[in-house]
Amino acid sequence: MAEGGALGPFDARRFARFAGIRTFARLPVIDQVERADVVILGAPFDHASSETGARFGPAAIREASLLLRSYNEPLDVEPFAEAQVVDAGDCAPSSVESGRTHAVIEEAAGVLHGSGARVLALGGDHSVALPLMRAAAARHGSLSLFQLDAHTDTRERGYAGQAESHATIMRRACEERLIDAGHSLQVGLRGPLHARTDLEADRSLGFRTVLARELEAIGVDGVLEAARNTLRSPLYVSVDVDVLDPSYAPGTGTPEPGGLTTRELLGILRGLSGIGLDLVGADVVEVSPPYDSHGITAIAAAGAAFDLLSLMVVSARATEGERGSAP
Ligand SMILES: [Mn+2]
Repeated sequence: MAEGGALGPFDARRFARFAGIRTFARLPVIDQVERADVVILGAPFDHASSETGARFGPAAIREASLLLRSYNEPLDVEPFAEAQVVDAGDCAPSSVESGRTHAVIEEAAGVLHGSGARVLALGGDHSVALPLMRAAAARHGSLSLFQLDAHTDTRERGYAGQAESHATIMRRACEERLIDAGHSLQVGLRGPLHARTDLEADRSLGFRTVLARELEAIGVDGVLEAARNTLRSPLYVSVDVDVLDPSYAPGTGTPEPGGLTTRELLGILRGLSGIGLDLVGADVVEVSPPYDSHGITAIAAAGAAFDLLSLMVVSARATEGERGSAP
């Protein structure tokens, strides 16, 4: 935690919420503080997707985040007062080439993890999760993954034969042992598949799954029970906004009908606080503003990001507690 109190966002009661530079939730930028507990990092890249537009996601989520307030009531935490949370801006997308951009993202996230911060990234297509998990695993070791997504993202190759497409990254993460699939959970899967064997191939990697139609029967509590039985620390949470039904998140490249409500998604994320895991990294990806209507998707993404950073602050508090009075 920051000593002498955290540098927080502008107070909306003194400085109107629509004014100022667009950092996430009007937080300070990273250069304004000596150290940070939680860092927001933009990853505006979408060339590993079959659709473009997610490159504009970080800016849209930041714009929607201006409406956030400081107290997270369901989690009973004031994240911006209890910890130093900052916005580090965007990783520079080097080109249209995935490999170089992924290297830039991995390096940026690696520096932040190396400083002891927890990293919450805003995408970008889902491929950005791969370099983000590489950086998190380099610091923390093999990760337990909680993936909220309409799609498994465990295909062998992307549409153009890409190894690191937004549809293949979770298979790559298994191959590179960034994640421990046996302690990983995918929730919200649905939609037509390329082949009858696709889900079986996904589960054969070790993932536990809760399909969207199964969620209908077991509800948020059932998902949290599966999370409690499957996930471990250190935890990485990846939220592909297409986990939401298109009525709640139309602004995404590969929408699938029959998805979660925003209330279900937030209920699941907040419920993680009761499990007590160490959340070291997270992302909210696939927000594509050109397909969005009235910013609905960006608002949902900003809300999910606020709950994720609040969970990170709760994790930071618990870790500090374990360390006791050690310097
Ligand atoms: Mn995905």
